[in-house]
Amino acid sequence: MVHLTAEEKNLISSLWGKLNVEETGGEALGRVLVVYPWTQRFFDSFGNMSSPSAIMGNPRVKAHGKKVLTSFGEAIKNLDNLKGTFAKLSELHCDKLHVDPENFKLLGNVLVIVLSAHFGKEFTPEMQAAWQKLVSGVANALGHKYH
Ligand code: HEG
Repeated sequence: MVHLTAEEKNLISSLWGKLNVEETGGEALGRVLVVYPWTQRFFDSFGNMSSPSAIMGNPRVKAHGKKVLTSFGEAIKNLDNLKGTFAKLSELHCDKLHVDPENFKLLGNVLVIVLSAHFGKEFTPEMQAAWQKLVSGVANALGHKYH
């Protein structure tokens, strides 16, 4: 379970309120697909992934990135029950999608990098620490139903 202090929860919510879910989500997923190209195999129905710019501009990547980051919004609303919140999605990723749970960590770490690039100095070490706990908690919860 993630243990976030009240201050860390505030840091997470304050940044969350400022970000564009579609833009940030699309950039994070797109970068995962560019940096870790083997992850593209889960999305072979998404069309053109022939170059980094094709991936970053792919509308289906953007739409799916938005979906993934929207799901992080649910995590923020349910910080004290991440496992329950993500139980169904964990089953889906395991049983139907066959996504290796290692990929949840990659996505979370890339999201932190995207936030850092976007917010610059505002993304303080304290902010990073709080977000790192969140993305680890989400990755852990998404992996929880794997068998
Ligand atoms: Mg997953 C579907 C959330 C990482 C591969 N993912 C979904 C859906 C959600 C979601 C909400 C839609 C589920 C539905 O249709 O009911 N994903 C989610 C989160 C994270 C994550 C919160 C965070 C770490 N997903 C992730 C990663 C991969 C992946 C890292 C692969 C590298 N997700 C994946 C695939 C689908 C979903 C292949 C189905 C996409 C489709 O065909 O539309």
